[in-house]
This record gives sequence, C-alpha cells and structure tokens, in this order.
Amino acid sequence: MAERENDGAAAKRPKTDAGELSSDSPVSDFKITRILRECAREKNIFIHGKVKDQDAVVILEKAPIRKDTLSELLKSSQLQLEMKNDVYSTYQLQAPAHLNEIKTTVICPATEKHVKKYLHQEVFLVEESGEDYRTVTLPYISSQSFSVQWVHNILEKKAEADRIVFEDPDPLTGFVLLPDFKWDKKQIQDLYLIAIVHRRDVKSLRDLTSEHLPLLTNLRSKGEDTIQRQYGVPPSKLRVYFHYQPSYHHLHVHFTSLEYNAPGCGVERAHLLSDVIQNLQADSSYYHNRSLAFPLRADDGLLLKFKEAGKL
Ligand code: G7M
Repeated sequence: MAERENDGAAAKRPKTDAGELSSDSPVSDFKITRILRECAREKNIFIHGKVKDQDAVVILEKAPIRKDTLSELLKSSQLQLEMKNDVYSTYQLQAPAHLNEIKTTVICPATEKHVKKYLHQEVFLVEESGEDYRTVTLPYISSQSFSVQWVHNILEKKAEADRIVFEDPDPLTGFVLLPDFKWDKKQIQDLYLIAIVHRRDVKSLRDLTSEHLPLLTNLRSKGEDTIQRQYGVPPSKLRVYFHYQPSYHHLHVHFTSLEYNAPGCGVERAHLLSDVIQNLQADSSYYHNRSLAFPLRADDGLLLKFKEAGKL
C-alpha cells in the first residue's frame, strides 16, 4: 500500500457523520453530578455526570474568535450597551449561533480514571530511574493504563478515518497523522495534530532505542512536510514532542503550533522529538537507563506505588 495524503476526496473513505448536526444529542440528557475543573481564563469547564445510567464527562470550551469571520461577526451581531463613560464603553455582543460555538467533548461511558484525569488535583514530581520503570511503573501501567482501543480504531480505519491527514502504511516506520481531538481545526493558532505509529510494541519513550531511529526520523520529516503543505505552518513554527508519562501507552507524537501553550507542553512532561533522536544517536540505551522526571497527581495510583516503594 502506498502512502496517502487526505486530499478531501471523502468518497474514497468510510462515511462518518462528522460535520452533520447531531439529532441524538448525548448532552441534552446529561445530569450534572459535579464540576471537576473550570478555568475562566481558558474559558472551559469539565463536568462529571450521567447520561441515562452511564457515567460521563463533558468538556465545554469556548472556541477562539476567528480572524476570517471577524467582519461577519461585527456586521451581523447585536450589541447591548453595558456602560458608557467618557471615551469608554462596554457591550455584550450577541453573535449569530454559527459564530458563537462551544467545542464539546463527551466521554461516555467514562471510567473512574477518566473522571480523576480531569479533577483538579495537587501534583508531585517523581523521578523515575530505569530500574524504577521496570519494577514500579511497568507493572502498574500494564495493569491499570487507559484502554488504547481508540488508537487501534484509528489505525484500522474504524474511527476518524476521514480525519486522517497523512498515512505512511509501512508496518515498522509508518504512522497515521490526524488532528488531536483537542483541536477544532478552525484556526491555525492552536494547531494540534498527533502522529500514531503503526507498530504496537512501543509503549512510550522508555521503550525507544536506536533501532527506532528510522521510525522517528521518518515521522519527523513526513509529519513536518505534511503540516507545511496542508496548513502552511513551517517546521520552525512547530513544537514536536512526546509526553512522558503519556496517558495512552501506544507510541504517539504531538505536533502543536509553537504559539499555542498546549496542555502538557511544559518541561516536566514534554520531550522534543529532535532531542530524543539525538539522544538515541549518541546512546542507544539512553531512555532505558536514565532517570526521567514527570508529574503525578495526588490521586494517581502510580504515585502510591512510588511511595510504597520508598521512592518518594
Ligand atoms: O498524554 P498523551 O501523550 O497520551 O496524549 C494523548 C493525546 O491523544 C492527547 O493530546 C489527547 O487529546 C489525544 N486523544 C485522546 N483521545 C481519546 C483521542 C481520540 O479519540 N481521538 C483523537 N484524535 N485524539 C485523541
């Protein structure tokens, strides 16, 4: 099979109902249990509740104001005066519905782990040696980690097939590139794509050795080329990195706009792909042996394991 790039020829791909108005809204039946987290600055709220009898998490986030719809927004909205004083006045602008969207993510049924993931919690930095990984972390993530069914669905074209931007089908060095579900694709400022590798035997950064260099260099060059061509964003405007620890243990790489302060892009969690490549070129066992620091939330079972092992 040859590499392919999504050219918008939707007819060739499985039909999904993306883009259509949802007639069966999972949020109209949603019964709120509690607010897990909210942020006025980021204009989002994370809610735990029930849809029918199932636990669900709903994330609501106001979409950024788009430059390309500014004139329409100013022309077609109604203004309600709040106050006027000298040269200063403030208004409530009532925009037409299609210019006033709220990005909505629904996780249903949600596990306790999903609920915990979004609950605001105190965090602690853990320093994990290669030995700690093998004796503490690996046994824990093997028994506890999030299901990667959604990843397999993408690789097998059972979900999000029409969102794939690029695919290299090679079983060893290939990957699928598609928008992360945090990105609504409406504006480039918060561009966010993920590249998911076809190989299923690499859980995270920890498993990488120089054997994986062809995969990593292929992923970097084809991922960057595709993003430059499809979105006009050059490599110098991209932050390309792994999370350690990731939430999902199937190797994937984050491609975000450098201007976007993406959640999890701080030094305690993100590892630049270019650094990873250079470290592996210098030492094939780099990520097997060295200590890696990462944040864990107070209620994370892995934190408890580190405490029990006397590592914290
Ligand atoms: O922390 P970690 O490196 O495991 O990040 C996983 C990334 O996958 C996050 O940026 C999520 O927003 C993204 N993601 C998670 N899920 C469940 C999905 C999904 O179903 N589809 C897509 N496109 N991205 C997802």
